[in-house]
Amino acid sequence: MDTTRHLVILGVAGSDAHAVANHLIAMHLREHGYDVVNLGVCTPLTEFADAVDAHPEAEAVIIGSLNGHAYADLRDLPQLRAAGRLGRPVILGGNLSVGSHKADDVHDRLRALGVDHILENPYELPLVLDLLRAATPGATRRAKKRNARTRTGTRAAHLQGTGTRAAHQGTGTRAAGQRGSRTAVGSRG
Ligand code: B12
Repeated sequence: MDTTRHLVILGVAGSDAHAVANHLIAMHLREHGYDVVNLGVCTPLTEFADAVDAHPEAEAVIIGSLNGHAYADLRDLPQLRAAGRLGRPVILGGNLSVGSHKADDVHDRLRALGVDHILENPYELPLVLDLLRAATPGATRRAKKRNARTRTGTRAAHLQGTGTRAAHQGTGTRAAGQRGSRTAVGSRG
């Protein structure tokens, strides 16, 4: 049986303070054997990019957005990608635009920004991650390498949410109030 643990980066879009689904998704992924670097709510795209830089073995970046402002929060994705950053599949889910009636082109516009996958149901994530890994040569080898390093203790601090979030909060640029809310969220996770 393959017990390799795979790492993903998770968070909620920059203007968005909805925390519940984020926590449930982190728990679900961890139950499925993923190491989750959970950046929590109100995470600007640049912090997702920083997290990919800090965890180059990350297999995907998973972003939730509930407040209807996904497009605005992700609008810098093309520039970041053009600068060679955030080079991992971006998976987006939640309530992606404002209002109960959704315009037909919402998903098209998000895909045009470079969002790779849009999911409604978070329970689809493990399957989609499996498919992405199968399509990415070397992904499992990189994960096994990281697991070997982890067993020797060199990266243990990154594997638990609190430690990782604390590290990211330290490098974050957001206002103290926002950071405070993420810390509170993190401490429950
Ligand atoms: C609780 C809540 C709040 C709380 C959040 C507290 C907290 N710390 O989390 C507070 C009061 C702070 C809040 C604030 C606001 N909220 Co609010 N809030 C809700 C509420 C009632 C529940 C959300 C929730 O936690 N649901 C439980 C989780 C498990 O379910 P879920 O969020 O629906 O997520 C499901 C899917 O969307 C999906 N999913 C979610 N994330 C992801 C991510 C991925 C990757 C995937 C694949 C799937 C996925 O899976 C989940 C399970 O099926 C909803 C209404 C509702 N009944 O849903 C409104 C709601 C989300 N809020 C809304 C709004 C507008 C706001 C405010 C803008 C209100 C305001 N004018 O201030 C602010 C925004 C603040 C901000 N900066 O983001 C709207 C969004 C409307 C839209 N998108 O068109 C909603 C839908 C209410 C409504 N009907 O108008 N909110």
